[in-house]
Amino acid sequence: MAILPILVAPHPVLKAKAAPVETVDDGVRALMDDMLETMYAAPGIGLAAPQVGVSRRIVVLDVAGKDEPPAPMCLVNPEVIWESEDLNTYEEGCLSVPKQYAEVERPAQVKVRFLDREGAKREIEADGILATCVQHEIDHLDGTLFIDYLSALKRNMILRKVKKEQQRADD
Ligand code: K1U
Ligand code: ZN
Repeated sequence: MAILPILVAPHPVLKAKAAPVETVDDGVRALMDDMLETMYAAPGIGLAAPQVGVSRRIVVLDVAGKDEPPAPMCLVNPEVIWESEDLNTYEEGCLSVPKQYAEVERPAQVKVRFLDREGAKREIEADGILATCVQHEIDHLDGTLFIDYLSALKRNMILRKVKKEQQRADD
């Protein structure tokens, strides 16, 4: 297992539409293991393959609370097949937009179809933070960041702050 470097916005891989996975094989499972290790180390509650430079439709998540046992989830080729009309607002963060947070409104409940680690077709119904997080991660697979839901003014302000912080870290 390995902790992988996380790409920071703006980066072309973060803006690209990721390609579907054809077969869930040992290589895909090894990448998901590395992504889980990377997510826990960050720390984060989700991670999409493009964030580690791999433009494939793979997501890992764990939204278990601090006092709960870990509950890792691996989703290959996830797609939202139903979303509620009612919306939920959550203050989102992103490991590719470090230390920046903003409120985003999304469907409060979603049904998601995906392939599991064995390549079996599965569906989950999600609400609360799981619904928010899985939509945020599927957005990554389509080249969308949470800041894309903000006004151009707020988005550019955040990108300027991220750039400044990265320059300071590189000095
Ligand atoms: O996709 C990512 O960059 C991961 C991101 C997921 C996410 C967070 C909040 C709302 C929607 C999606 C993160 O995990 S940011 C870090 C974070 O939220 C967190 C970190 C440690 C403990 C609890 C939360
Ligand atoms: Zn993110």
